[in-house]
Amino acid sequence: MNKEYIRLSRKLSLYLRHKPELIDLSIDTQGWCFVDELISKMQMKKQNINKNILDYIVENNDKKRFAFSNDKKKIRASQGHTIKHVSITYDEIIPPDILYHGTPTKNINSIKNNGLLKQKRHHVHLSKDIETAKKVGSRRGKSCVFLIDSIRMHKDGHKFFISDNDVYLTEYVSAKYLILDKIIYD
Ligand code: HQG
Repeated sequence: MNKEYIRLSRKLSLYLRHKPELIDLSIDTQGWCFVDELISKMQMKKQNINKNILDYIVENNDKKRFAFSNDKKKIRASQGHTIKHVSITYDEIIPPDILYHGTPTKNINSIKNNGLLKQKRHHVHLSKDIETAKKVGSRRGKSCVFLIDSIRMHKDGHKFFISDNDVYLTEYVSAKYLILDKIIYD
C-alpha cells in the first residue's frame, strides 16, 4: 500500500475507532457508519478518498482493520475502539490454550503487579501467535511478549471473544494468569 493510502487508513482508524466527531460522523453502537456519509464527510475535510480508494484500503489493509456490512452500505473498524457508545457484539469463543500480549518493556513491572488492563480501549487485545504480539508491542520501542494461560482463564469463567480480523479480546487478565517464567524478550 502506498504512503497516501497508509495515511488515509490511519485517518479511517481515527474516525471509525476514536474520534468520529472530528468529521461529524454518526456511528451506531455496533460501530457501523454509512459508507456514503464517511466518504462525503472526509471529502469535506479535503481528504482525497472515494469509493474505489476505500474498497482498496479495506481489502489491502495489513491487519484487515475495517469491514463492510454484507450489503456494503456500511463500514466499521473490526476492533480497537475507544468511542464510549460503541459496544460491538463479538462472538464468544473458547480460546486457545495460550494467548500472547506484546508490550513495551517499561510496562513489565506494572503488568506483573496489576495484570493486563484494557486502558482506553474496550478490551484487552491478545494474539494467537508470538509474531503478531511482538509487532504490537514493538510499536512503541523495546518490547517483550507475555504468555497468558487463557484456557485456565476460560475454565475459571472468564469470557473470550474474537473480532472479525482475528484479534482475541477479553475484559481483563489478572496477573495470576500470566506465565511469568516464559516472558519472551527481544
Ligand atoms: C499496556 C493495535 C502498564 C498494554 C494492535 C499496551 C492491537 C499496561 C497499552 C491493538 C497494563 C495499551 C491494541 C498495566 C496493559 N500496566 N501497562 N497494568 N495493562 N498495559 O494500544 O494491546 O494497529 O490500547 O500492554 O494490533 O498495545 O491499532 O493496546 O501496551 O490489536 O489496529 O497498555 O492496537 O492494532 O495500549 O494494542 P493499546 P495494545 P491497530
